Amino acid sequence: MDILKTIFPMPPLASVEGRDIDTLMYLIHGLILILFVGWAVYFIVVLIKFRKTNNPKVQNTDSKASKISTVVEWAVAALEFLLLFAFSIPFWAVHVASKPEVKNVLEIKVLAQQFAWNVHYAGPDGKFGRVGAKFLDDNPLGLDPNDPNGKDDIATMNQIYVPVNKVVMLSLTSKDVIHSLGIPAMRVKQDVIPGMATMVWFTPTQIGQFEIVCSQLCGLGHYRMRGVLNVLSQQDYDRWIKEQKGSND
Ligand SMILES: [Cu+2]
Repeated sequence: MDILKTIFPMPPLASVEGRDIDTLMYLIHGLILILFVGWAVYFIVVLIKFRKTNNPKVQNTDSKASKISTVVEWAVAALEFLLLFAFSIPFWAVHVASKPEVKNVLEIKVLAQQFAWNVHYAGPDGKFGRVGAKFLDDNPLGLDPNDPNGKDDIATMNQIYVPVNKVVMLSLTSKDVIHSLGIPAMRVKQDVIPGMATMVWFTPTQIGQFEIVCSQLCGLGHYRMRGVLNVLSQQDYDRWIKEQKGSND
């Protein structure tokens, strides 16, 4: 697998969960590569072996039956089962189907629109203010001005700030059409659907800035629907939260 990693490098990885995704990617594509080369070789051998000059007359009775093809078929099927049951399904169970059981999860809401990401933080009180579609004219998140929980909420656009080494859970929804939040360095890609909240989570392992892209063609401005994931140290993140206090007033 290391050879594959050298020949076909992945984009830089900066999340805990991404390692398993990369392993799965290399295993699946490794098998596909073997099948591709195998079929190509078989095709060329057959072209030469059964060429017209050697076999002027068509006949279908030939060939000493060989067991090789049967063995190969079963071997490929066994490998595919192995990939599915030993890697894919366990991966799904751990990273996708079950929410992380850590207590200290940082939840951030993301409201997508043509063509930007509105990011909503609970603020110092840790409680998200109520939102409603009728308030969208007043503020981009649709925050209810009468809800005290929303007073200290923080809003950013196209910039997500998170601390390093902490599980970040993004709750995603959309104002208009279907978008898709892609953060390649976190190995995250999740459809964002109007009228429902989808969840995605990751644990950043590196401080730095990482690209966020919309991965679902969502209109004319789709190409510029980009953002930045800013991974900060815990202190820098706490400071940032404090600095933003009251940014909605
Ligand atoms: Cu989009």
